[in-house]
Amino acid sequence: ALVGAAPPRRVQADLADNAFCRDLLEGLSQSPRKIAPKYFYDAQGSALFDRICELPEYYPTRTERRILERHGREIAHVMGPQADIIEFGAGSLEKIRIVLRSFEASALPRRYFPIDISGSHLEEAARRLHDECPWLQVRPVAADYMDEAQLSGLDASTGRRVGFFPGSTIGNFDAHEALAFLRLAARVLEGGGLLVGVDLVKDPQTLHRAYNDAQGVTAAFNLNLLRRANVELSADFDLREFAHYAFYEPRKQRIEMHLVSQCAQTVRVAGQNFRFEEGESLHTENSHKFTIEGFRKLAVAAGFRPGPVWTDEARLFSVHWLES
Ligand code: AVI
Repeated sequence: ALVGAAPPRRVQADLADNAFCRDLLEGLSQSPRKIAPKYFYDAQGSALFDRICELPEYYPTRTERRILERHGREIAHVMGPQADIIEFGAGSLEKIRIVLRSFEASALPRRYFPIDISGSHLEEAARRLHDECPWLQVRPVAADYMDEAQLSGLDASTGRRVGFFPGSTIGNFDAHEALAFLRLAARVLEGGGLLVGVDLVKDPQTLHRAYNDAQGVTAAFNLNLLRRANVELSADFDLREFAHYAFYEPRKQRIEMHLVSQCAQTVRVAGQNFRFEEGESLHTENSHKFTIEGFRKLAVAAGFRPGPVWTDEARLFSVHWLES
Protein backbone atom coordinates (compact mmCIF):
# COMPACT_ATOMS: atom_id res chain seq x y z
CA ALA A 1 0.00 0.00 0.00
CA LEU A 2 1.11 3.57 -0.58
CA VAL A 3 2.55 5.21 2.49
CA GLY A 4 0.02 7.73 3.78
CA ALA A 5 -2.81 6.49 1.52
CA ALA A 6 -6.23 7.42 2.89
CA PRO A 7 -8.03 4.58 4.66
CA PRO A 8 -11.09 3.25 2.82
CA ARG A 9 -14.07 5.49 3.46
CA ARG A 10 -16.86 4.02 5.53
CA VAL A 11 -20.27 5.54 5.94
CA GLN A 12 -21.80 5.37 9.42
CA ALA A 13 -23.80 2.13 9.44
CA ASP A 14 -27.20 3.67 10.31
CA LEU A 15 -26.92 6.04 7.32
CA ALA A 16 -25.76 3.53 4.72
CA ASP A 17 -29.03 3.48 2.75
CA ASN A 18 -29.98 7.13 3.27
CA ALA A 19 -30.23 8.81 -0.17
CA PHE A 20 -29.46 12.32 1.17
CA CYS A 21 -26.36 10.90 2.87
CA ARG A 22 -25.21 9.05 -0.24
CA ASP A 23 -25.73 12.04 -2.52
CA LEU A 24 -24.15 14.56 -0.13
CA LEU A 25 -21.05 12.39 0.39
CA GLU A 26 -20.73 11.93 -3.36
CA GLY A 27 -21.31 15.64 -4.05
CA LEU A 28 -18.77 16.70 -1.44
CA SER A 29 -16.20 14.40 -3.01
CA GLN A 30 -16.54 16.06 -6.43
CA SER A 31 -14.84 19.14 -7.73
CA PRO A 32 -16.63 21.54 -7.84
CA ARG A 33 -18.79 20.35 -4.96
CA LYS A 34 -22.53 20.08 -5.52
CA ILE A 35 -25.79 18.66 -4.17
CA ALA A 36 -29.24 18.29 -5.80
CA PRO A 37 -31.74 21.03 -4.81
CA LYS A 38 -34.41 18.45 -3.96
CA TYR A 39 -32.70 18.12 -0.57
CA PHE A 40 -33.77 21.66 0.42
CA TYR A 41 -37.28 20.45 1.10
CA ASP A 42 -37.54 18.99 4.60
CA ALA A 43 -40.35 20.48 6.75
CA GLN A 44 -38.31 23.61 7.58
CA GLY A 45 -37.06 24.00 4.01
CA SER A 46 -40.61 23.72 2.66
CA ALA A 47 -41.82 26.34 5.17
CA LEU A 48 -38.96 28.66 4.13
CA PHE A 49 -39.83 28.10 0.46
CA ASP A 50 -43.46 29.07 1.21
CA ARG A 51 -42.13 32.31 2.73
CA ILE A 52 -39.96 32.93 -0.36
CA CYS A 53 -43.09 32.69 -2.51
CA GLU A 54 -44.63 35.62 -0.60
CA LEU A 55 -41.53 37.88 -0.73
CA PRO A 56 -41.84 41.19 -2.61
CA GLU A 57 -38.69 40.37 -4.63
CA TYR A 58 -39.77 36.84 -5.60
CA TYR A 59 -42.06 37.58 -8.55
CA PRO A 60 -42.58 34.03 -10.03
CA THR A 61 -45.29 32.74 -7.67
CA ARG A 62 -47.65 35.71 -7.74
CA THR A 63 -47.08 36.29 -11.46
CA GLU A 64 -47.91 32.68 -12.29
CA ARG A 65 -50.98 32.82 -10.03
CA ARG A 66 -52.21 35.90 -11.90
CA ILE A 67 -51.67 34.24 -15.27
CA LEU A 68 -53.61 31.15 -14.14
CA GLU A 69 -56.45 33.35 -12.87
CA ARG A 70 -56.58 35.68 -15.85
CA HIS A 71 -56.52 32.89 -18.45
CA GLY A 72 -58.47 30.30 -16.46
CA ARG A 73 -61.22 29.90 -19.07
CA GLU A 74 -58.78 29.20 -21.92
CA ILE A 75 -56.77 26.87 -19.69
CA ALA A 76 -59.89 24.90 -18.70
CA HIS A 77 -60.80 24.71 -22.38
CA VAL A 78 -57.46 23.19 -23.50
CA MET A 79 -57.43 20.78 -20.56
CA GLY A 80 -60.82 19.53 -21.68
CA PRO A 81 -63.88 18.14 -19.86
CA GLN A 82 -63.81 15.32 -17.30
CA ALA A 83 -60.02 15.11 -17.32
CA ASP A 84 -57.75 13.26 -14.92
CA ILE A 85 -55.18 15.79 -13.68
CA ILE A 86 -51.73 14.62 -12.59
CA GLU A 87 -49.65 17.22 -10.72
CA PHE A 88 -45.89 16.64 -10.56
CA GLY A 89 -44.38 17.74 -7.21
CA ALA A 90 -47.68 19.01 -5.86
CA GLY A 91 -46.56 20.54 -2.51
CA SER A 92 -49.39 22.32 -0.71
CA LEU A 93 -51.97 21.99 -3.56
CA GLU A 94 -52.50 25.74 -3.72
CA LYS A 95 -52.19 26.39 -7.45
CA ILE A 96 -54.46 23.56 -8.56
CA ARG A 97 -57.31 25.34 -6.73
CA ILE A 98 -56.99 28.26 -9.15
CA VAL A 99 -57.16 25.87 -12.11
CA LEU A 100 -60.13 23.96 -10.68
CA ARG A 101 -62.11 27.19 -10.11
CA SER A 102 -61.94 27.93 -13.86
CA PHE A 103 -63.94 24.90 -15.03
CA GLU A 104 -67.64 25.08 -15.94
CA ALA A 105 -69.79 22.79 -13.80
CA SER A 106 -70.44 20.53 -16.81
CA ALA A 107 -66.74 20.03 -17.59
CA LEU A 108 -65.20 19.51 -14.13
CA PRO A 109 -62.14 17.25 -13.92
CA ARG A 110 -62.90 13.78 -12.58
CA ARG A 111 -59.79 12.79 -10.72
CA TYR A 112 -56.73 14.56 -9.40
CA PHE A 113 -53.45 12.73 -8.70
CA PRO A 114 -51.06 14.99 -6.76
CA ILE A 115 -47.62 13.35 -6.74
CA ASP A 116 -45.20 14.46 -4.06
CA ILE A 117 -42.21 12.93 -2.33
CA SER A 118 -43.45 14.10 1.08
CA GLY A 119 -46.30 11.69 1.86
CA SER A 120 -47.48 12.96 5.27
CA HIS A 121 -47.95 16.55 4.05
CA LEU A 122 -49.75 15.31 0.97
CA GLU A 123 -52.44 13.17 2.69
CA GLU A 124 -53.54 16.10 4.82
CA ALA A 125 -53.54 18.58 1.92
CA ALA A 126 -55.49 16.08 -0.23
CA ARG A 127 -58.15 15.64 2.45
CA ARG A 128 -58.65 19.39 2.70
CA LEU A 129 -58.95 19.74 -1.07
CA HIS A 130 -61.53 16.97 -1.24
CA ASP A 131 -63.55 18.67 1.54
CA GLU A 132 -63.61 21.85 -0.56
CA CYS A 133 -64.31 20.04 -3.86
CA PRO A 134 -66.36 16.94 -2.94
CA TRP A 135 -67.05 16.27 -6.66
CA LEU A 136 -63.33 15.63 -7.26
CA GLN A 137 -61.71 12.27 -6.55
CA VAL A 138 -58.34 13.16 -4.99
CA ARG A 139 -55.77 10.34 -5.12
CA PRO A 140 -52.49 11.44 -3.52
CA VAL A 141 -49.38 9.53 -4.64
CA ALA A 142 -46.33 9.68 -2.35
CA ALA A 143 -43.57 9.14 -4.89
CA ASP A 144 -40.70 10.65 -6.82
CA TYR A 145 -42.32 11.91 -10.02
CA MET A 146 -39.15 11.15 -11.96
CA ASP A 147 -39.77 7.45 -11.29
CA GLU A 148 -41.38 6.00 -14.41
CA ALA A 149 -42.55 2.81 -12.68
CA GLN A 150 -44.55 4.83 -10.13
CA LEU A 151 -46.11 6.99 -12.84
CA SER A 152 -47.16 4.14 -15.09
CA GLY A 153 -48.85 2.54 -12.06
CA LEU A 154 -51.32 5.45 -11.81
CA ASP A 155 -54.87 4.25 -12.03
CA ALA A 156 -55.90 6.87 -14.58
CA SER A 157 -56.22 4.63 -17.58
CA THR A 158 -59.74 5.44 -18.68
CA GLY A 159 -59.75 9.25 -18.66
CA ARG A 160 -57.96 11.91 -20.65
CA ARG A 161 -54.77 12.60 -18.73
CA VAL A 162 -53.46 16.12 -18.36
CA GLY A 163 -50.39 17.11 -16.38
CA PHE A 164 -49.78 20.18 -14.23
CA PHE A 165 -46.23 21.29 -13.43
CA PRO A 166 -46.28 24.87 -12.12
CA GLY A 167 -43.68 27.08 -10.43
CA SER A 168 -40.87 26.72 -12.99
CA THR A 169 -39.53 23.72 -11.12
CA ILE A 170 -38.50 22.52 -14.58
CA GLY A 171 -35.81 25.24 -14.31
CA ASN A 172 -34.17 23.45 -11.39
CA PHE A 173 -33.28 20.51 -13.64
CA ASP A 174 -30.14 20.32 -15.74
CA ALA A 175 -30.75 20.25 -19.51
CA HIS A 176 -30.65 16.43 -19.75
CA GLU A 177 -32.92 16.03 -16.70
CA ALA A 178 -35.46 18.52 -18.11
CA LEU A 179 -35.55 16.62 -21.38
CA ALA A 180 -35.85 13.26 -19.58
CA PHE A 181 -38.71 14.58 -17.42
CA LEU A 182 -40.59 16.04 -20.40
CA ARG A 183 -40.14 12.81 -22.39
CA LEU A 184 -41.51 10.80 -19.50
CA ALA A 185 -44.43 13.25 -19.08
CA ALA A 186 -45.21 13.08 -22.83
CA ARG A 187 -45.47 9.28 -22.59
CA VAL A 188 -47.54 9.25 -19.41
CA LEU A 189 -49.89 11.96 -20.74
CA GLU A 190 -50.25 10.60 -24.25
CA GLY A 191 -53.49 11.86 -25.83
CA GLY A 192 -53.74 14.73 -23.34
CA GLY A 193 -51.26 17.46 -22.52
CA LEU A 194 -49.15 19.28 -19.97
CA LEU A 195 -49.68 22.72 -18.39
CA VAL A 196 -46.27 23.94 -17.29
CA GLY A 197 -45.04 27.16 -15.64
CA VAL A 198 -41.73 28.49 -16.96
CA ASP A 199 -39.75 31.47 -15.68
CA LEU A 200 -38.47 33.78 -18.42
CA VAL A 201 -35.09 35.34 -19.19
CA LYS A 202 -35.17 39.00 -18.10
CA ASP A 203 -32.96 41.79 -16.83
CA PRO A 204 -30.31 40.45 -14.45
CA GLN A 205 -31.19 42.92 -11.64
CA THR A 206 -34.74 41.59 -11.28
CA LEU A 207 -33.38 38.04 -11.23
CA HIS A 208 -30.64 38.91 -8.78
CA ARG A 209 -33.08 40.55 -6.36
CA ALA A 210 -35.42 37.55 -6.48
CA TYR A 211 -32.67 35.29 -5.11
CA ASN A 212 -31.06 37.86 -2.76
CA ASP A 213 -34.05 39.17 -0.82
CA ALA A 214 -33.60 41.91 1.77
CA GLN A 215 -35.01 39.80 4.64
CA GLY A 216 -32.53 36.97 4.03
CA VAL A 217 -35.20 34.27 3.64
CA THR A 218 -33.50 32.81 0.54
CA ALA A 219 -30.19 32.76 2.44
CA ALA A 220 -31.89 30.86 5.31
CA PHE A 221 -33.45 28.46 2.76
CA ASN A 222 -30.03 27.76 1.22
CA LEU A 223 -28.30 27.34 4.61
CA ASN A 224 -31.09 25.06 5.83
CA LEU A 225 -29.49 22.32 3.73
CA LEU A 226 -26.50 22.34 6.11
CA ARG A 227 -28.74 22.42 9.19
CA ARG A 228 -30.58 19.45 7.76
CA ALA A 229 -27.29 17.58 7.24
CA ASN A 230 -26.32 18.34 10.86
CA VAL A 231 -29.61 16.95 12.19
CA GLU A 232 -30.02 13.96 9.87
CA LEU A 233 -26.46 12.94 8.99
CA SER A 234 -24.60 13.84 12.20
CA ALA A 235 -22.66 16.47 10.26
CA ASP A 236 -20.98 19.41 12.00
CA PHE A 237 -21.39 22.30 9.54
CA ASP A 238 -20.99 25.65 11.34
CA LEU A 239 -23.74 27.67 9.65
CA ARG A 240 -21.99 30.96 10.56
CA GLU A 241 -18.99 29.91 8.48
CA PHE A 242 -20.91 29.46 5.21
CA ALA A 243 -22.45 32.29 3.19
CA HIS A 244 -25.39 32.29 0.79
CA TYR A 245 -24.21 33.31 -2.69
CA ALA A 246 -26.65 33.60 -5.61
CA PHE A 247 -25.94 35.22 -8.97
CA TYR A 248 -27.26 35.28 -12.52
CA GLU A 249 -24.98 33.65 -15.11
CA PRO A 250 -26.22 35.15 -18.42
CA ARG A 251 -24.32 32.73 -20.69
CA LYS A 252 -26.11 29.80 -19.08
CA GLN A 253 -29.35 31.74 -18.55
CA ARG A 254 -29.54 30.61 -14.97
CA ILE A 255 -29.34 31.68 -11.36
CA GLU A 256 -26.72 29.67 -9.49
CA MET A 257 -26.96 29.26 -5.73
CA HIS A 258 -23.93 28.31 -3.68
CA LEU A 259 -22.85 28.05 -0.06
CA VAL A 260 -19.38 29.56 0.21
CA SER A 261 -16.95 28.64 2.98
CA GLN A 262 -15.93 31.78 4.87
CA CYS A 263 -12.66 30.27 6.12
CA ALA A 264 -10.46 27.20 5.72
CA GLN A 265 -12.24 24.49 7.66
CA THR A 266 -12.80 20.76 7.93
CA VAL A 267 -16.35 19.45 8.10
CA ARG A 268 -17.43 16.00 9.23
CA VAL A 269 -20.38 14.27 7.54
CA ALA A 270 -21.51 10.74 8.46
CA GLY A 271 -18.07 9.91 9.78
CA GLN A 272 -16.08 11.39 6.88
CA ASN A 273 -13.94 14.55 6.81
CA PHE A 274 -14.10 17.16 4.06
CA ARG A 275 -11.67 20.07 3.82
CA PHE A 276 -13.05 23.40 2.56
CA GLU A 277 -10.63 26.16 1.58
CA GLU A 278 -11.69 29.75 2.20
CA GLY A 279 -13.96 30.76 -0.71
CA GLU A 280 -14.65 27.17 -1.80
CA SER A 281 -18.29 26.55 -2.59
CA LEU A 282 -20.93 23.87 -2.42
CA HIS A 283 -23.20 24.40 -5.46
CA THR A 284 -26.76 23.86 -4.22
CA GLU A 285 -29.09 24.92 -7.04
CA ASN A 286 -29.47 26.06 -10.63
CA SER A 287 -32.62 27.90 -11.62
CA HIS A 288 -32.74 28.07 -15.40
CA LYS A 289 -34.64 30.82 -17.18
CA PHE A 290 -36.02 30.32 -20.69
CA THR A 291 -37.15 32.27 -23.70
CA ILE A 292 -40.59 31.25 -24.92
CA GLU A 293 -39.11 29.92 -28.17
CA GLY A 294 -36.30 28.10 -26.34
CA PHE A 295 -38.79 26.30 -24.12
CA ARG A 296 -41.06 25.37 -27.04
CA LYS A 297 -38.07 23.82 -28.82
CA LEU A 298 -37.25 21.77 -25.74
CA ALA A 299 -40.89 20.59 -25.61
CA VAL A 300 -40.77 19.55 -29.27
CA ALA A 301 -37.53 17.62 -28.66
CA ALA A 302 -39.37 15.75 -25.87
CA GLY A 303 -42.26 14.77 -28.17
CA PHE A 304 -44.86 17.47 -27.37
CA ARG A 305 -46.74 19.73 -29.80
CA PRO A 306 -46.59 23.21 -28.26
CA GLY A 307 -49.96 24.98 -27.98
CA PRO A 308 -50.92 28.37 -26.51
CA VAL A 309 -48.59 30.27 -24.17
CA TRP A 310 -49.81 32.83 -21.64
CA THR A 311 -47.63 35.54 -20.04
CA ASP A 312 -48.02 38.68 -17.90
CA GLU A 313 -47.67 42.19 -19.36
CA ALA A 314 -44.07 42.54 -18.19
CA ARG A 315 -43.23 39.11 -19.65
CA LEU A 316 -41.73 37.92 -16.39
CA PHE A 317 -43.24 34.43 -16.45
CA SER A 318 -44.98 32.08 -18.89
CA VAL A 319 -47.49 29.24 -18.73
CA HIS A 320 -47.38 26.77 -21.65
CA TRP A 321 -49.91 24.25 -22.87
CA LEU A 322 -48.17 21.31 -24.57
CA GLU A 323 -50.19 18.65 -26.41
CA SER A 324 -48.96 15.10 -26.06
C1 AVI B 1 -38.73 25.66 -6.72
N1 AVI B 1 -37.94 26.51 -7.60
C2 AVI B 1 -38.62 26.75 -8.85
C3 AVI B 1 -37.41 27.74 -6.96
C4 AVI B 1 -36.61 28.58 -7.99
O1 AVI B 1 -36.88 29.77 -8.10
O2 AVI B 1 -35.75 28.02 -8.67
C5 AVI B 1 -36.55 27.43 -5.76
C6 AVI B 1 -35.89 28.65 -5.18
N2 AVI B 1 -34.62 28.77 -4.92
C7 AVI B 1 -34.39 29.96 -4.40
N3 AVI B 1 -35.50 30.63 -4.35
C8 AVI B 1 -36.49 29.82 -4.81
